[in-house]
Amino acid sequence: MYIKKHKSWALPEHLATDEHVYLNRRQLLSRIGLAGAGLAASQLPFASALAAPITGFPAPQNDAYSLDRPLTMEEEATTYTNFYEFGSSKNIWRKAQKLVTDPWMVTIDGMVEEEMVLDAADLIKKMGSQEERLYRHRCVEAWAMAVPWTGIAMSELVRVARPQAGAKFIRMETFHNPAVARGQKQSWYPWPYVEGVTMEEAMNEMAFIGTGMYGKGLEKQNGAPLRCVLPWKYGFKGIKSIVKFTFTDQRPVSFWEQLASNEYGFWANVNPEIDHPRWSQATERMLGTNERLPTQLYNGYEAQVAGLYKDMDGLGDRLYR
Ligand SMILES: Nc1nc2c(c(=O)[nH]1)N[C@H]1C(S)=C(S)[C@@H](COP(=O)(O)O)O[C@H]1N2
Ligand SMILES: [Mo]
Repeated sequence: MYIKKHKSWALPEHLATDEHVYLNRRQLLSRIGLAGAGLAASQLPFASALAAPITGFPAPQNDAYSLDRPLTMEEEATTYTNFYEFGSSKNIWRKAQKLVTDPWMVTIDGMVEEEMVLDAADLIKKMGSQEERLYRHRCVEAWAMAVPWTGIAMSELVRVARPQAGAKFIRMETFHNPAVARGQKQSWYPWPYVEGVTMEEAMNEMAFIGTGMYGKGLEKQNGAPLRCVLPWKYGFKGIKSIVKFTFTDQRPVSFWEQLASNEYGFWANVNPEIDHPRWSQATERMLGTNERLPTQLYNGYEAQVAGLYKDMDGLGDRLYR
């Protein structure tokens, strides 16, 4: 008999690492039975995974956001993903193809001048023109990657939303559709996935609304059609496939915080000196090469973001409290 372990929700990086076998595109195709089948490129899963409605790829690179390390291979970043809506393994990219991302309605509500419901592509157009930025990504499980994102500064979302003076936080929510995302049938998780940032964090230059990766629209498994990218925080703050932005004066309680607030706190700023209760955060493992590198304070973005937390008596650096 299959007995669900109590901590089934715990992020299982140790399992995932053993499970993960690097596959190149040809091996992947042969594994799913498509190699040599003479299918047109548009019928291949990678092509069909592109988000439909948002255009403007590739976007010009903004040189202000470049990196000291090589980019992670696209096929690594798109086949090793965390998206619990589709299951708790890293290998969910095929399951995620069921998600319909066009049309994609986004709601902006709460403490705003006027509530809005609009298509993702229209929202992006209102926000302005997209750019490419090279960012580090650091998962709380200690794997890391270097990614060329496409998107627009989150401050442009705030501008479009026109928040009221009293708004202090933005609560962000992912779609909820258990028929498509079978992981959402697992009732011990507090669906839908929720994350939150302070208004000051959202206005910081590093906070980014991602619409693409590697010069193309986001793959579904990476959070199409739009997600949040907060490179100084642990990856779980970077909520995928967002359907709602709510401006509020209440601090949002995130998905992982509801499950285990001692392990996944609200601030979740990357810090090599504060270990996760179950593992060290001193180093990180680069996807693809498995190279071990020292973890950097605020994931290397101290100059840009440390000011956000200067009055917090160190608490802003803490993950667990
Ligand atoms: N909706 C949703 N967003 C999510 C997650 C998730 O399970 N569901 N996982 C988070 C975690 S733990 C990480 S590390 C990043 C991973 O993004 P990637 O899979 O595109 O690399 O997405 C984050 N956003
Ligand atoms: Mo993560």
